[in-house]
Amino acid sequence: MSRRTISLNGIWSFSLDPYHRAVALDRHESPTARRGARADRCYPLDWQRIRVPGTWNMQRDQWFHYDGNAIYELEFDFRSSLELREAFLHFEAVNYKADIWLNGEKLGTHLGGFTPFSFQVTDLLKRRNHLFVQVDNTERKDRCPSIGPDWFNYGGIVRDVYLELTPKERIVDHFIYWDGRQVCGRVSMTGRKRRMQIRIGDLIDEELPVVGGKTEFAIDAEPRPWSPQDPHLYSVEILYGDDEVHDQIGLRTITTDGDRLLLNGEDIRLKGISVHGECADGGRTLGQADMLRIFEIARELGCNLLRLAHYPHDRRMAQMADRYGILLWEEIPVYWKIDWTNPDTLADAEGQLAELIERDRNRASVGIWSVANETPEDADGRTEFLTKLIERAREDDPTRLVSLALFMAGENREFAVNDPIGEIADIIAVNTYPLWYSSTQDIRYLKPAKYEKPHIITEWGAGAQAGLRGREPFTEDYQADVYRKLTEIIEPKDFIRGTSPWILADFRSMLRTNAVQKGQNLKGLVDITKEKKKLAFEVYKNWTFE
Ligand code: GCB
Repeated sequence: MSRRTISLNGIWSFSLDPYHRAVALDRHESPTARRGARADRCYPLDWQRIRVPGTWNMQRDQWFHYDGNAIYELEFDFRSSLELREAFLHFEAVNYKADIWLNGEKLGTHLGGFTPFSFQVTDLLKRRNHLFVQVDNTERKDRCPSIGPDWFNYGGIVRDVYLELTPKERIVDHFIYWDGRQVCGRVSMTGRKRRMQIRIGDLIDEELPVVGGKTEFAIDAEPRPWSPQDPHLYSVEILYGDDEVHDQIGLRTITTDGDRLLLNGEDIRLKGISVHGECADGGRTLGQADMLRIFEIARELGCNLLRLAHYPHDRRMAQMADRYGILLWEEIPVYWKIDWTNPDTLADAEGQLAELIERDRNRASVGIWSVANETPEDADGRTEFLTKLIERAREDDPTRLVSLALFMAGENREFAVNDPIGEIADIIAVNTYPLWYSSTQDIRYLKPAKYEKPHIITEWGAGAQAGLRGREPFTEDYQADVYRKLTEIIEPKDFIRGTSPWILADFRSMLRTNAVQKGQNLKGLVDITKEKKKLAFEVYKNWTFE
């Protein structure tokens, strides 16, 4: 094997640090154990043990409501030889701002709570190492999301941490897709080797030149296309000097034609469901079983689309979706009100988008990049901000559709999606809550937007407390009725090519603190444990949308 990964998951040391004292006291420079924990007695640091990955909120009752600054520390041994190798330290996700030191040296700062980042650490690793991470999940106006989204702000090192050892001359990244005629690819590498080899199943086995650290190719091929009915994957091997990268990829096209949505050139309608990346015990940290449960439910509902709201979920979700044949809508947390005119906020959003695309662009299941959710059309700078994000998504990945969830303007029978950003999106996506919030828009009269594009109703739904029966809002019966009525309205409207009601499972939200909701948004088809199905589950399951 040319590459090796060494997991740094496990039990780390942790302290809340609301006043940023640790760095002020140079605690990032050397391990607490060597210094003696007694030294921290007079300071507001309270070292405890914590599981990584994990969110602090779910690990101690007194940390449940904590939003703010905290510190993590790990001492680890490293015994591999680094001769002819490079070492990288990877974080899959840290919410939200992470400052990282290794052996007293600052590696950098990362913004964004849901996407991966890494540092080259070849020259810093020793036999015994001290890794120090300062994590701050304070909600701020200039971040994405900004203040008060409708989900729980789980803080911490919420996904895996690992070291990766690679050969010195190595493959940096690859992007492989099918354009309907040719299998195209881009591989970039560092090193002086002039040739690389690529194998894609039984389709391609070629030795290709490397020019200026890159190889690009486009080779005629007729693959067995990936689709929900036949999620066929090809194994990919890329060989470059001593380095090898392996992947499993599906080949398919996703395009639009007027108001039609086409997968491999054929019309498709997407019966979907939205879902948060959350589980009852782990919060934002999902295990393999938690993710499998999401797919099990989506498949039982007969869905061919999952909307991964409202931020990038764990990278394994797209790998699983590739295998199960479920298309994905992937989103970044540009949600509600954002500091539209602040260039740093735009840079943060673009950073999150670029990291998501780089992570998942080889996953056939990902059909749509969404750059935002429910943003106020008339806010200063908003349309320019979103235009830049759409352009960036297309620049980084010209093979997928780009969209964003919008509102409708108008009321009664006169309303439509008129948002100017609709003009440059590939799909008109809209959220609407008739029969739930006091909407005066009667969805029976929904007409296509003035832009001729496929529509997806990305949200609708109603809250229900699992087990509560009756006719009133928040009963299972009321929610089931909303599902009956809305599916009946949506089905015959041909311009609606997809829908992903809100939402697969109940989820925690500090915007939902009334006596019924008790800290949870209850619009799930199942409860927060994903075990109790509500009546609407059967209604949606029995609905065909083709
Ligand atoms: C929305 C938001 C979503 C909320 C949902 C609700 O429009 O996009 O994040 O959770 O409504 O339940 O109100």
